Amino acid sequence: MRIGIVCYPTFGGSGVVATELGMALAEKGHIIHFITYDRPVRLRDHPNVFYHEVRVSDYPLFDYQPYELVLTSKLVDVAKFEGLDLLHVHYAIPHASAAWMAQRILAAEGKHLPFVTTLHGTDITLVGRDPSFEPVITFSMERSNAVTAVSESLKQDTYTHFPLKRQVEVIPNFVCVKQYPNTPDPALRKRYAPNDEKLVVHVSNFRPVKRVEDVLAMFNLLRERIPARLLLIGDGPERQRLETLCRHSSSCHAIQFLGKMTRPEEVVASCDLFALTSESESFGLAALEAMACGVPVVSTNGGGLPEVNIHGKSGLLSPVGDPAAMAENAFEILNTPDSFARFRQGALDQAQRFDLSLVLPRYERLYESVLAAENV
Ligand code: GMT
Repeated sequence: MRIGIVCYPTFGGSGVVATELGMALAEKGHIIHFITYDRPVRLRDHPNVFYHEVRVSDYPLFDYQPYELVLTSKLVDVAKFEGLDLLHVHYAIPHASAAWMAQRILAAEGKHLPFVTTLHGTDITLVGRDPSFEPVITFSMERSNAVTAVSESLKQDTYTHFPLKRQVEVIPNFVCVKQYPNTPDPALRKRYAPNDEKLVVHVSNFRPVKRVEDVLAMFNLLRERIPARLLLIGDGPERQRLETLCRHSSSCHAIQFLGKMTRPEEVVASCDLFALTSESESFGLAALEAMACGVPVVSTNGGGLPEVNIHGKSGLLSPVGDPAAMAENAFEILNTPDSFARFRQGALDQAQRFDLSLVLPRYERLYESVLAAENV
């Protein structure tokens, strides 16, 4: 198949999933065209992968650049000249409506381009619910040739927040387990935990929904019971405030902000525990990546997290906004070598359930069914 993929090319999980999916499809012989405003951070060179940049010109009349229109034109152009069979757009806003517009433009020329929309999270649970977006999102979901959601929880949220009549299929996020390191690197451990302290790690884009302040509160409580250090990977709007907060805390010397990393798993695999304190996560890809590294997870139970982090197996769950409960859970996992070994194995086993080899065929089947429906 010749497939066009649209996504946010940044460090966010939806861009990571879209890129890894495209790379895996290319590896299976499909021809993949990424159509994005910047080169996706995880994109690697491959003979079956092509990248088309969406360039929005800076015309002085526009206070707001019409990105969606430029994207639409690019989709039409690539679809026509590369002979795309299908488009797969990740994150509904504004990708699904741009795909619909491109489909209509092509239809006027007698060409058909079906599109699949994958819902990732805040396109439904936060931004999309805003009345200024809702009618467009509902419409473009209804008009998509197929809609997928990355968890059961997100599927239910979609029906709760939108007057949607169509079917939404759950295809979960995935990891290619064999590509993740799953043993600690002694040199890295020495660097970040020089006195063999327990290493706790958090990876996110530091937006308010992640409640990173709760990671700090949880860590301070944990450190009252065992020697530990905290690594914070990623960057975003909350980072500066949190860094300032840390500088005034007694744990300051035990906390390190590492910023954005292209391969965070290299550090995560040397840690003992992954902490995710989000208000809600449709899925929590960062937690799954930690599990693939053999790192147990303490997380909240918001959104789809209980589908990914199985309580008592891959880690432990606690209510949103309860760092004391999370610290208790962290202690339970880290307190004895037996408990840690059990959770570590549980994390590895759980990651296997979301292995690429199981999820990729589901997308391929979906594409085939969409194309077959078009040819009836
Ligand atoms: O919706 C967002 O916040 C952005 C999005 C992203 O691009 O990182 O994250 C969402 O999609 C990820 C990939 O499917 C999920 O793993 C995240 O849980 C989800 N974020 C939220 O639901 C907050």
